[in-house]
Amino acid sequence: MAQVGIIMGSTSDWETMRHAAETLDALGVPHETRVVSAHRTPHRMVDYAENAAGRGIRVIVAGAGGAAHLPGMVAACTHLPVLGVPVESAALKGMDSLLSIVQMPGGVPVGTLAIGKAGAKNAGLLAAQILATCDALLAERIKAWRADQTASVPENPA
Ligand code: RP5
Repeated sequence: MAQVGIIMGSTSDWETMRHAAETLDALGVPHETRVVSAHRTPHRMVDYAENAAGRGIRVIVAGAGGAAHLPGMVAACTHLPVLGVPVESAALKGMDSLLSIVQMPGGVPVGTLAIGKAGAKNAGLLAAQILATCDALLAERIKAWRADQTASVPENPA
């Protein structure tokens, strides 16, 4: 059963959001992926947010670009932690996405990550780290993943 829900505003966001999914795959965290648009499929968005916890989802990773209202609107409709990924937009390079996601009003938090691939990857990692607070085996897998990352960094640039 999926523990993390990865949602995004458009299929065009998948190239970015797949990095969240791949990170969760590497850590053995069950997850699901859905296209859920705040603007084009608002009822699907509310339905997803209201029913995620009841289906066993424990963290939601939401990515969107431009007028990126999806993470905040989902956060407004669920008590689950929501991690927001600003997808890089063509016109404004994702600054619009970032500012749309990060400036939430007090009382409705969205944990906002970096723009683009790094943000998606870190959202996957952070979701796993949240789950690992009550999953000792997952915590060990995250430590091993970190050790591999450290070992992969060469001391010399060439
Ligand atoms: C947003 O509009 C999506 O999250 C996407 O980043 C952006 C562009 O969507 P498409 O026009 O490519 O479907 O809602």
